Amino acid sequence: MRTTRTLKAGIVTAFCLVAATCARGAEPATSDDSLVVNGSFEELAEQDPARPADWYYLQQGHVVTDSGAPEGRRYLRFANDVPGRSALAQQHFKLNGRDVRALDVAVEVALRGVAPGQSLAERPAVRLYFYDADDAEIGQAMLGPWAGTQPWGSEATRVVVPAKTELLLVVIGLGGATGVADFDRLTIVPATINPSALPAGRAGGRQ
Ligand SMILES: [Ca+2]
Repeated sequence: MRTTRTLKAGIVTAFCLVAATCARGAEPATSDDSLVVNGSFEELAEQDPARPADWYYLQQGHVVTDSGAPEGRRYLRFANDVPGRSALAQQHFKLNGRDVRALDVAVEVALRGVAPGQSLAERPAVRLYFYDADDAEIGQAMLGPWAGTQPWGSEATRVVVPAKTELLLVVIGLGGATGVADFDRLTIVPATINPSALPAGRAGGRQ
């Protein structure tokens, strides 16, 4: 998948360069339990106040300051009018699939005039990509996708973590769609479940 290869390259170039950020992964900004850093987009990048801190490869996105934000006073907005064009931000962190068998993913999202891009798959979502110790992608999961127009609302799902996972890449954005999508209060929390309840051999997915 073209997009995946691009994201993978992003990991290879960024993973070691942002070791300090990786270390901060244990100290999330918005939730005591969430693995995501700055998932409420309240912290801004020092070099550019339109960019959220701790998010990378930002394309067609900017932080909006608005008292109507679901949490705090800021959120992340993606706007795109070219079908198929990347509009995203990503973050990655270490995740041991032997210790964490499932994740609870939640986000607040609002949409305005969102239409699929070059295919129905090109729609806004929270996409998760799981990688093993060899940096090989071993699974994907998604919260969404969405389309149309809707006010702020809560979305949530539980996804299974492949056992060999060592790294999780999180990508949010329009996914190639056109329109405007706003994200806030993104949390990814290790789920407390009975491992025997997991579907056998499942690599992750929507539920
Ligand atoms: Ca916020």
